[in-house]
Amino acid sequence: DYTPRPEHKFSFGLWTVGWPGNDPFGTATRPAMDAVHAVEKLAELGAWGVTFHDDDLVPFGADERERDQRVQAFRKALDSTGLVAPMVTTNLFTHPVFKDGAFTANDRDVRRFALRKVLRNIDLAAELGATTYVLWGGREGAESPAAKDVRVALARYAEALDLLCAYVNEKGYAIRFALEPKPNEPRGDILLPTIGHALGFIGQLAHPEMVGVNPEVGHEQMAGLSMVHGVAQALWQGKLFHIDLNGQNGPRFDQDLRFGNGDVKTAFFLVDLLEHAGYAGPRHFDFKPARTEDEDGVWASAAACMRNYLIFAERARAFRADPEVAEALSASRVAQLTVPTLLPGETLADLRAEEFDADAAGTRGMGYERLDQLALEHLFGVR
Ligand code: 3MF
Ligand code: MG
Ligand code: MG
Repeated sequence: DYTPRPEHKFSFGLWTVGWPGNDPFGTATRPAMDAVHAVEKLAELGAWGVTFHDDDLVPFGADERERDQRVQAFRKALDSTGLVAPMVTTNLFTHPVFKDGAFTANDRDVRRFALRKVLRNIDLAAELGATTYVLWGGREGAESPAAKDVRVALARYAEALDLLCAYVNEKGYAIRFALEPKPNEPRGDILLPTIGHALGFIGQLAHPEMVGVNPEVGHEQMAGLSMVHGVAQALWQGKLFHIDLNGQNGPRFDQDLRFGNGDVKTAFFLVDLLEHAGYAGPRHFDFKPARTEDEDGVWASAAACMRNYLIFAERARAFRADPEVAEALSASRVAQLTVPTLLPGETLADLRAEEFDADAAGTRGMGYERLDQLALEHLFGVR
């Protein structure tokens, strides 16, 4: 049974199903989607949550009356459908004012405006009960190394995070921040390009415990990296606060394919990792329903994201439960890695005194080809 239900914690951005299909080479192929309609349809499909940028809900520059009306209508839709708003974020990339960045714009007045925009939306996020605030710095970057002093830009980036953490603490909000890495697009080079860069940056902040990451499948693959390894490291460091699931085919522009399209093997092992590791956060889809689709196609692709996740989870369970896989894992000594290299009580002198036949050990096969083939056969559905 691959029917999505609220306990699966599937969530979607308003900007995903609501994307009208405009791209750098073409205009919209679908009409704008009303936020209330999106909430109702997502609930109908079995989603648990909906996320949004400030400007997805209230157009940039709208007056107070319009803002209140739109927020109220959205809140009513959440109440009547039971959908939650677990994550909220800010659009710091669309308006021309952000063309050189937000927190790291060279122009100081732009940086101050960006902070005001985020602070205001954090208040709304807290009111709606969101516990994660994502920051994707899409315009924080440069096309020329002459244009941006990156060391100073990182200091301003950290300053912004420190101010935001202090604000959340002062207000007593139950909100943590999640940085979303991306290597490029729309900037030639974006700051905090990978999960690893973001994790390193977090260590330099005043409140590192309040800041984690929101990795996106396609973004890591654009950098030619393994999303599975990156997410595993974020989990190991207790920093996987949120995740953007979608599909990508190798390093190229950000494809935002529906989850399951693109690199299927990565999707399978990513779900295996999340389920196996007991990740308890949202399963958030950040994808773009292809611009070839009409509204029926939009909902077909949203439903497929969730269905594919559940199929991968079932295939991963079958893989782990297969006695032949257990035997292959043991032949590959996968569990031996959990044994500390130096046991308690042992000393480096013990280790140095040990006899070891490197030539004999060098002939031992690891059995990974058999193991990987078993995984593929479970993924293919033939086992
Ligand atoms: C761009 C993205 C963004 C972020 C979003 C959340 C528009 O490639 O992935 O989506 O996920 O801004 O903060
Ligand atoms: Mg993206
Ligand atoms: Mg994203």
